[in-house]
Amino acid sequence: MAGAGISTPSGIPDFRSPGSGLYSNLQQYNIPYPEAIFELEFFFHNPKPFFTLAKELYPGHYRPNVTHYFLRLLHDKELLLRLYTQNIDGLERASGIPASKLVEAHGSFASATCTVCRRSFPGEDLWADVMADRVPCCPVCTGVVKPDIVFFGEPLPSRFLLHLADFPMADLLLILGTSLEVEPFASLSEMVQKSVPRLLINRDLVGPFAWHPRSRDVAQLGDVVHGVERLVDLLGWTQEMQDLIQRETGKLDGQDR
Ligand code: CNA
Repeated sequence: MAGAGISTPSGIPDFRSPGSGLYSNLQQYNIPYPEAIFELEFFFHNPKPFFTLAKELYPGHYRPNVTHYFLRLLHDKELLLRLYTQNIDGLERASGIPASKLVEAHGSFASATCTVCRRSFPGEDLWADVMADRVPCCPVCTGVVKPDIVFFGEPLPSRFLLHLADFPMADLLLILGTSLEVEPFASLSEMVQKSVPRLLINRDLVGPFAWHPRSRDVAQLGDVVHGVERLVDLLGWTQEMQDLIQRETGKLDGQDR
């Protein structure tokens, strides 16, 4: 399970931190309060702040960090049953983890839907408009096309239901960079069997690790990259990680050219 804390080392600030790059960027649009950016009512009133954020988070702007590549390495080693993420920055995909292994619980910019006729579009179709600060409109009915990011009150993607099969099968649960405050995602942490160890790597002790820990819980508190590097070291995977990161960074450098 992953959250915003795995992407802060990539330079993506927490949406909620006052004075962060993203929010200072949004202030010019005079949003009444930060959460309004993910509220449908406000979106229909003024979609521009959301698209400013979309422009920032569209694939290509930020790069995966050690944490994403550690998860990719777990996948390469066929140890990753599934990665449940709350993040909408697409960095799990960018690290090379296939979509079939991901549950992007709060959606992604990979696809979009017309808010009027409900036609679906690939995320790339919106790219030119978003980059040019234009609100994308449906070519068929002219309705506003909204990337498939889950707004407050909207249902989670149907893939989220995979948790019903995945969590009882897991034999280790890693929880990385999340405050475990947003439901229903947070409660997934309780869905592994009681005998299954849960490892939290996060700055603070959160959720059930704070209020009713299980006997096999382990918390590695502090910076997520530091915690992941320590785990990788204990596993004896440091060289493999370095090779993977070098290979993947080379690919991304190639795409930038
Ligand atoms: P959150 O509530 O902001 O919690 C983040 C957690 O990560 C906190 O406990 C922090 O202490 C911890 N943290 C932050 N940076 C580090 C670090 N470098 N090392 C260790 N720990 C760190 O974020 P959640 O994901 O739990 O909240 C869910 C919201 C936030 C979801 O709806 C997300 O879509 C939304 N969000 C997403 C992104 C993104 O896509 N990158 C960015 C910001 C917010």
